[in-house]
Amino acid sequence: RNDLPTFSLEDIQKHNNSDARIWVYYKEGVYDITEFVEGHPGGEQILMAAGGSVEPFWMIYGIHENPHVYAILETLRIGNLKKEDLKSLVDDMDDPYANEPRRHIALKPASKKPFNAELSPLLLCENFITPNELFYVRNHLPVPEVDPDNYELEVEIEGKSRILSFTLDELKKLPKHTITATIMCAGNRRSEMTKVKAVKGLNWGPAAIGNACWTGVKLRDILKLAGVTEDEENLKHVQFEGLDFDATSKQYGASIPLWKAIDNRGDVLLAYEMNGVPIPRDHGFPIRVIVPGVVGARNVKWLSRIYVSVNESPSHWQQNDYKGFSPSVDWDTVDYTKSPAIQELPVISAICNPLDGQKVHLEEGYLKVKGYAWSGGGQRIVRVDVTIDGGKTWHVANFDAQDSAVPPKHWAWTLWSLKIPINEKIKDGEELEIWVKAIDSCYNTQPESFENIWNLRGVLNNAYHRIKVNVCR
Ligand code: MTE
Ligand code: MO
Repeated sequence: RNDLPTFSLEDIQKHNNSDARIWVYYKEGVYDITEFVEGHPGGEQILMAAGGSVEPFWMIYGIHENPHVYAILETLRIGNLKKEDLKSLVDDMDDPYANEPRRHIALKPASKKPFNAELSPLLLCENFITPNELFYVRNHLPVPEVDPDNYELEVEIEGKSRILSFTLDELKKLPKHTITATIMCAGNRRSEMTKVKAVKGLNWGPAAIGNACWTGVKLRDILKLAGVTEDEENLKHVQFEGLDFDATSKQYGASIPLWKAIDNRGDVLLAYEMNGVPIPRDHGFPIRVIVPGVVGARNVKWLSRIYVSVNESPSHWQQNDYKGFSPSVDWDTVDYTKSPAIQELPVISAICNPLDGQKVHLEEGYLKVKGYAWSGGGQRIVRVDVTIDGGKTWHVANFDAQDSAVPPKHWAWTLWSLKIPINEKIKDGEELEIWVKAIDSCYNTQPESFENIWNLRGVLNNAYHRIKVNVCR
């Protein structure tokens, strides 16, 4: 085959009718199928592939399953596709990640395919509202391209035959609600837990979290239109399916308890806006579920279907992931049926400025520390405590930004800061260890260390945040 001539895609495209002869390519081979087409009634369909790849046509007609087709094709081979062209084709067409949105360079990837990235904590804590372009991205699969004009949301209730469906315009005509809510990945701060012992998961720092204004329709309104009432007793869960598929054509999916979806205080939204603009592709365009107070994984993006059911979502991410386990459970002993799926998240906080390992300059003898604190389940942060002497003395931080919403509907994080007086005995270059913990409106607080909350998947990483800095005099 190496003795055959090489053709570029451009060469092949010129041969798209019987006068110029009909050429197609299949993988790296170039074929002249003029005679084949003329001798085969019905062969004219393949003319649509003339000058291009024959492969998608074989997919459509299913003839690729017939090994004779390859044998016949090989007898018609006239050359090979230019190497550079072949490579560009593989990159563009076979790569499910070829059509990803553009991302801001400030988002530092923890993985590229699928795309997962977080911002520097220094920037994260600067604004109560996280700008869309800088909001962490957590994708399990390629980002689907959804045409808003053809978008349809299906709503089905187990045991009822009627399926409701909504276009994007129909959803936008329903009563509109806006909430400010923090979304956090269950793996946020995983890199600290990893230091105790390796875990399986992306190595997130403390910025797999963000706070945004979400606008959309209340899921409760949709459920009511579908005939689900607040005193429903048999159905227990609301399942969501996304439009992102894995290699076996399974969609991303998750579910939440029905009470959270139907309760007016649940505030679950089918959001179409993020901070006043249509939700960006990375964050679920055109519709994503916002389940405030609940782990990021249930906030299904690119929503295509809602199924109200007796059961939880059968998806991998509901059944065999995003669950907590005892520190003594390992990959040989883990039984995913034994732990409930994570829903409401526990209280967490983090120091965003300074960074761990940084050299810090004092301001008139004070060290400035800033960060965020948040709790799941609609609880408010009531206090943030900081220590620089291993817990002998605690300083109470000031709240720089906090929503006025009342628990159990307090969905947004709290930004805090503090100026800690630094004793003159602390010399230039000396190391200081700063710890932070937050307390929520249930008076729940964070565990002291990662040792006793370690789990094999590295989720729920909410121990005291401890960082070391060096003082510059
Ligand atoms: N929804 C779909 N359809 N596909 C996904 O991969 N990831 C989930 C959730 N919803 C995901 C999804 C996880 S684990 C998190 S933490 C959040 O989306 C992340 O949302 P963000 O990328 O908008 O920050
Ligand atoms: Mo996540």
